[in-house]
Amino acid sequence: MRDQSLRGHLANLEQRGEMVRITRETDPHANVSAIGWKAYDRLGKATRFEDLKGFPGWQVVSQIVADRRKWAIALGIEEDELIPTLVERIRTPVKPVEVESAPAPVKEVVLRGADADLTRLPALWHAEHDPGPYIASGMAIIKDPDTGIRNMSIHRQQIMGPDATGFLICPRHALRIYKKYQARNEAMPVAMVIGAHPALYYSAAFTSSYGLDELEIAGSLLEDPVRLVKCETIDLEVPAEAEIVIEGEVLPEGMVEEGPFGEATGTYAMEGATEIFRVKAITHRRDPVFYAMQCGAPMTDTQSITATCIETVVTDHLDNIEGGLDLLDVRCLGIAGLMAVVIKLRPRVEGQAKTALMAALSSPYLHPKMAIAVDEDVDAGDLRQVFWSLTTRVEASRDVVKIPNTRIWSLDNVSDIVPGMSPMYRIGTKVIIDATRPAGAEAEARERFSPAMPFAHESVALADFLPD
Ligand SMILES: Cc1cc2nc3c(=O)[nH]c(=O)nc-3n(C[C@H](O)[C@H](O)[C@H](O)COP(=O)(O)O)c2cc1C
Ligand SMILES: [Mn+2]
Repeated sequence: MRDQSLRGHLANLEQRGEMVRITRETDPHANVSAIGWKAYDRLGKATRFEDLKGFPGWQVVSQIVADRRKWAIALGIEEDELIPTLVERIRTPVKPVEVESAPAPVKEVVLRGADADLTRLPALWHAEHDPGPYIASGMAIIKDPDTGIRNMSIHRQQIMGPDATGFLICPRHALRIYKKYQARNEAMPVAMVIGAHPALYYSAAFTSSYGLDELEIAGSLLEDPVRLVKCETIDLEVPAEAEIVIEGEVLPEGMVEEGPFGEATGTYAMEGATEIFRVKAITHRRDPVFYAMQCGAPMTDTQSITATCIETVVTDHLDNIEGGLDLLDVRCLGIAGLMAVVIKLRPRVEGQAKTALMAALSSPYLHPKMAIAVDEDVDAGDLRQVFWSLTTRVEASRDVVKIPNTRIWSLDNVSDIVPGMSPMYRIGTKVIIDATRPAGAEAEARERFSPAMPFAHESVALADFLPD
């Protein structure tokens, strides 16, 4: 039986030197977001806040999967095995199992009525122009009312009072299911899970085919069925080892003014109206850890979770292009707000890099609008080398192709909203840039397109020449 908790991952991060503890008093409504963001930006570390003004007994953690090192720790593998391991594991979904409710950690405290008060959670005031505190780490478990099949996705929630939040639903599975409840004029039961093993967050952000319970993807990553317990007030099941569960429902009608909110693009999602979520009960562990999903300006967990999903799915997708490419690496750039991907490959024939780039822009994910191909001698994870390729190996009239009037990710503010539609529907231009060496360049590549490395650089070890 594998550990499926958030706290197991936190202990591993700490043991590997990937986390700092903040023992001085901090304030979720004033400085926790800034401290967490800076601790990762300057030190590359996750943060655990132990003394929270106004929230005795609670802890907050952030930036727990912000890079591949931390994902590898979560899965207990080496960093360079991350994407191949994910690609392999998602191919074998593992169904969750139901366990006894009584001893489940997530049921240690059960709050109903006025005690189920959202303002008692240490939710953060995230970005400068946000209107107030948000719960940004809630994974919504819902069920298709026709089939009973579960669905899990992440939804930001602006706290609107003790028992209500906004609830943004982008046009994907969750919206399709919500519309079914709406058509029956019924509220949609929702269990919001806050704080669980990173495998669950990965699966909640994962775009699967309709009808696949994302908890099976979490099980595949863990190589262990996710253990579930029944909710107290709604007909749904939730991970037994979660930190917090908010049980409630999204109303069939009524909207609330929400936003702006610092989003995964690194800019703001503009203010608008969202559906309304009403609380019925809150259950949590006795000494709860609130996972604050750092969002907004990169680099944050928000970008890293989706980027890791995109890297997996695009790698898997490219495996089927032209019967299989010599694909060496795929990077979705969280630092570019998820809107660019870099593909490293060994083109076997002229034109292959461009085919791969088109495929990378028409995968299950809409986010990337720019795709760049680099050669096998370039480290796709090192933007200095990628940019060097963008000039030395790109002749724009031949290597840059624009594809206008295509569907664009809903949060890309620079692209137009489809006339007459909500901002969830955007249209714009995608770009492919083939920064691999020009075809036929093999014979002359040594001088014309190779990095001019120092003479004898491969045999010279710097350490031999430095003072002891
Ligand atoms: C941190 C984070 C926050 C997200 N917030 C939202 C959100 O507020 N609304 C939304 O519809 N999708 C949001 N998403 C994206 C969905 O979780 C994701 O697209 C998921 O695959 C949708 O699942 P579905 O196709 O089953 O609906 C968020 C993703 C992440 C990683
Ligand atoms: Mn789904």
